[in-house]
Amino acid sequence: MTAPWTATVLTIFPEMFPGPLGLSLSGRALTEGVWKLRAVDLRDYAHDRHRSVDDTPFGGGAGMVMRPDVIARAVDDLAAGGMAGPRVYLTPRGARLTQAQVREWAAGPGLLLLCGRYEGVDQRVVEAREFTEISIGDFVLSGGEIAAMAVIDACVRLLPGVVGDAASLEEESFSEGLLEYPHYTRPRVWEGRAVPEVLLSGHHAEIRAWRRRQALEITRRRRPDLLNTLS
Ligand code: 9D3
Repeated sequence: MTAPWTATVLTIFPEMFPGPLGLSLSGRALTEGVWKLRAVDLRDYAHDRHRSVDDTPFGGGAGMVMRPDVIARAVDDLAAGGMAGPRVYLTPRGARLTQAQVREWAAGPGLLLLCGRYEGVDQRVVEAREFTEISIGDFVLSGGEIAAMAVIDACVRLLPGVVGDAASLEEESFSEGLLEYPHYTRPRVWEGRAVPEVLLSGHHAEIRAWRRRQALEITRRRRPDLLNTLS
C-alpha cells in the first residue's frame, strides 16, 4: 500500500489538531485512512529545559521571533524520517493562497505546514529550508494554525474518494472562475418570498441559462476582478 496524503504541522499548539478537521468530510476521510495528520510540537525540538522556541528580535521592536535553530531541528528530523512534500510557512506576509496552488498540493504526497506565532519566524530558516510563504487573506489571525487548517481542508476535499458526490466536484470545475448562483429549496413560498419561477418549470436548458446569468451577475457586482481572467 502506498502512503496516504499526509499533512505534517509544526506548531506550539498541537492540541488544536485535528480540531474541525476531525469532523465532517475531512474527519471521515481521516478515519478511513485517505489522509494522515501529524501535529508536531515545536517545543520538543527546543534546546533548553524551558523549551524556548522564541527570542527577542534583533534591531528591536515589539514581540518575539521564532528561533531558526529550533525550527530547522524539527524540519531536519522529519525529513530524516522520510517526510515528503512542499514546505509551507503560514504568514500574513505570504502570497495569497489560490485554488490552483491547492490543486497542485493535493496531487502531491502531502505538506509540511509551519505555523507562525508571535511576530513570526526568523527569515533565515524560511530561506534555508525552502518554505513557501502563504497567506489565506487580507485579515489578521492570531497565529498560523487556523490558516493551516484551511489549507489542509482545501487539499483534503480534492483527494480521490473524499467528496462522496462526484457531481459536486464536476459542477465546481464547470462553474470555474465565477461565484455561485443562488440556491433554493422548500417551502416554495417562505415569509412571503417565492422561489424563482424558472426553477419550478422543469425546463432544464432554461434553468441552466438562468443560473449562468445569475452567476455572471453576482460575479460582476461582487468580484469583477474574477471576470477579467475569464476566457
Ligand atoms: C504587527 C504586524 N503583524 C502582521 C500583520 C504581525 C502579525 C500578526 C498576526 C504576525 C502574525 C500574525 C498571525 N497570523 C498568521 O500567522 C497568519 C495569517 C493571518 O493573520 N492572516 C491571513 N493568513 C495568515 S497565514 C498565517
